[in-house]
Amino acid sequence: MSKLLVTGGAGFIGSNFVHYVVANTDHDVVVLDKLTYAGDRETLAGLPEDRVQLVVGDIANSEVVDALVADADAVVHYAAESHNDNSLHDPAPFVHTNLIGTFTLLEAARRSGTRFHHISTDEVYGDLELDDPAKFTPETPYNPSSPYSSTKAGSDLLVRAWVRSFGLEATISNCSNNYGPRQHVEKFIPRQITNVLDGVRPRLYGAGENVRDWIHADDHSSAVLRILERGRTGETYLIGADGEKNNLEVVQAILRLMGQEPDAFDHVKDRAGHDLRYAIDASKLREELEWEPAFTDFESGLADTIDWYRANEPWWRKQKAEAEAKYAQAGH
Ligand code: NAD
Ligand code: TDX
Repeated sequence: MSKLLVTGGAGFIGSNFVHYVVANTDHDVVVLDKLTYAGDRETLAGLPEDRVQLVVGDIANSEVVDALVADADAVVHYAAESHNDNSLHDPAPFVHTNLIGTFTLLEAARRSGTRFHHISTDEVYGDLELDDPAKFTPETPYNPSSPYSSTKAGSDLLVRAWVRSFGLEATISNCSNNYGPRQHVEKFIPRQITNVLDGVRPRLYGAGENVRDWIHADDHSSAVLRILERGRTGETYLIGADGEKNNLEVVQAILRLMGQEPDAFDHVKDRAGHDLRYAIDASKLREELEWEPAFTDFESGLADTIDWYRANEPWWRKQKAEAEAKYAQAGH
């Protein structure tokens, strides 16, 4: 493999992967990104221009996609509309990008025979009860809750069908909640960190009992690279690092690390259809592909993330007012 086409590579996790690939392999990268509200060319700043090229375009536009896919040795498909709250307000872009966009890429890969890796989420499985010891496995039935997760589920099923019907050489990964630098401030952890930096109290949906299974974005990237190199065609790999925490615990960790009182947050209106708990069983990835996460201490990864937002205010300041205006309108 030498040239990777990374869709959505100017977003949070896609850009993390591009940085990871440049630092740890000799692959060259072409990023295809529409630069929506969630994409920022600054996420790719500092990368060598002879190894990383940015093409601004829509993954649902076959005129843009076909030549780029044909020219790549593999496609790593991150581009998506990614935020549940936005999908409750306006599902249309989710159908466009997550479904039509994935379809357009798959058709291009089918024509050129290009290796394809599809990035997805644990949310396709729906949610687990708080007191259920079970975790998601690759055999868990699909049961998505939101317009976001249902369009991601649909995109996974398209990939599976293209493998079975057309022999596409594809793999899928479903990862749990990511944290780390360069995450959009609409998301839970950066929203609360930047609120505290702005002197605003963090906002917890409902009682804060909902559980997410946190993984550092670098560990997501190392897992994707491992699947790309060693994963078996047609297989689904779940990516997670045993990082279950409820939202109250996360807010209180942020407050503690930022020198605030443990009760210095507000409860706000809950999310409609709010999934209770996600939890990943990553044993297939760990055993078959011998992958292990590097970040096993959530609080130290969180402390590094807080430091990054402290040091990079010009990066997140551009996003903050618009994100908070949307939340104010939705009552969150
Ligand atoms: P993000 O919203 O930060 O970035 C998405 C990127 O895709 C942006 O750069 C945006 O400009 C680009 N994009 C959107 N629509 C496009 C289009 N039509 N054409 C080209 N580019 C387009 O998202 P993220 O959090 O980095 O998530 C990336 C992927 O990882 C998504 O597929 C998401 O479902 C998946 N995922 C995310 C998480 C998480 O915790 N954030 C967990 C598991 C899986
Ligand atoms: O202000 C907030 N307060 C709050 O309590 C926000 C923004 C969120 N929350 C809660 C809702 C969730 O239980 O925090 C939890 C995490 O919320 P998000 O960051 O919006 O993530 P989530 O909905 O869990 O989805 C994320 O993980 C799976 C990503 O956004 C998805 O792209 C990924 O697929």
